[in-house]
Amino acid sequence: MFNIFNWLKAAIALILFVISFMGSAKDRQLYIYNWSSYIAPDTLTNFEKETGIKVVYDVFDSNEVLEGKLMAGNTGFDLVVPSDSFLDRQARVGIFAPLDKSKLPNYHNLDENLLAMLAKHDPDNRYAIPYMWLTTGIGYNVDKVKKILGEDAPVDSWDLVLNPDNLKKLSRCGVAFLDAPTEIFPTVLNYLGLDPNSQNPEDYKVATEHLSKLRPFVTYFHSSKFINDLANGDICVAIGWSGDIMQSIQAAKDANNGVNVKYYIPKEGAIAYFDVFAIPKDAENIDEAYAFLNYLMEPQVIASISNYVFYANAVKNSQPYLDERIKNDPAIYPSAETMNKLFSLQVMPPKIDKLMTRSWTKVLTDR
Ligand code: SPD
Repeated sequence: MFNIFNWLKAAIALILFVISFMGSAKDRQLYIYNWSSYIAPDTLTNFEKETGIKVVYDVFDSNEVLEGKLMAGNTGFDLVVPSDSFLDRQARVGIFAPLDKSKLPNYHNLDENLLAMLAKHDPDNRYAIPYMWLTTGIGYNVDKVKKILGEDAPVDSWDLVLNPDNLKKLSRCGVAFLDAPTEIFPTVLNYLGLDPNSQNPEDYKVATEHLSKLRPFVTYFHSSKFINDLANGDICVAIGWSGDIMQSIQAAKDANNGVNVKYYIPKEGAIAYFDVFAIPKDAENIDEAYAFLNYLMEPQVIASISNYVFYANAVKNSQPYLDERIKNDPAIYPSAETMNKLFSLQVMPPKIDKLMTRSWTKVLTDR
């Protein structure tokens, strides 16, 4: 006979089952470390709703900062977002876990051509899922630059910011450079007609001398502050990343403040990157990391991020979900002619890395 004790036992078992189920659902967490201004406002909440996984999200604005944490180890992050050349050298010292692509049913959505390009830094696409790709170019305030440099202002060339005479004049309305030696040295080398991936210490001496001539006219070196400052008219020119400058353009339009910002990829060529997701080998929430990577490879999800952050993604069938203004903007998806002028960065030997860091500190501290 089913007496009161049996009922009680069954009820307790049911309560314990529900509690343990709630506990395990609550316990699913994922720790992500991504660039600032690099995700749509609803991406994480939508993912949380769909999977029950709680995301803890933190941001950085330079590869150097991310690399410092990765090299120190025990970051506590399950997913991080280095740029391709940084991932390359970090993978060589065993920072990442190889991807198990059988856990990524959406992997086939990635563009094979872009995967092949990325494989130069990540052979066999072993560690990295491409997130966005981008260029480092120039954002400028059309009216202020024309007012100072005239109608002939070289707004198709690095001359605008790397010619000391121009920069001196533009310093009156505010100039920002990325605080990243690995961006600025290759850019200056390329401008001076030298190999942007040079391994010759003499070339870095020449680039450092050139940078020292520019230094007095740079208002600040920072890798994210320029987004708001350009939009508000607080600076008039910035060396920055394509999507970030496009975010300034949008912010100025939204504010309807009369600030007219434009972005261009200089005719002398510019750096192109992939930023990629990878799993540190000491990550703890592996299944959750795969769930998020797979989610990002859904065409609608990644398109909604590109539509918000103004960066080009690597999911081939996301095109139908991209806003017209995104997919038709050559600053985001450059023309074939411009693509030919882009170059990617190679991993430098430690000797050159140290030289770059030392020379950068010298440029920044000598005034
Ligand atoms: N706000 C997002 C910026 C992403 C920039 N990644 C740039 C990598 C180039 N080194």
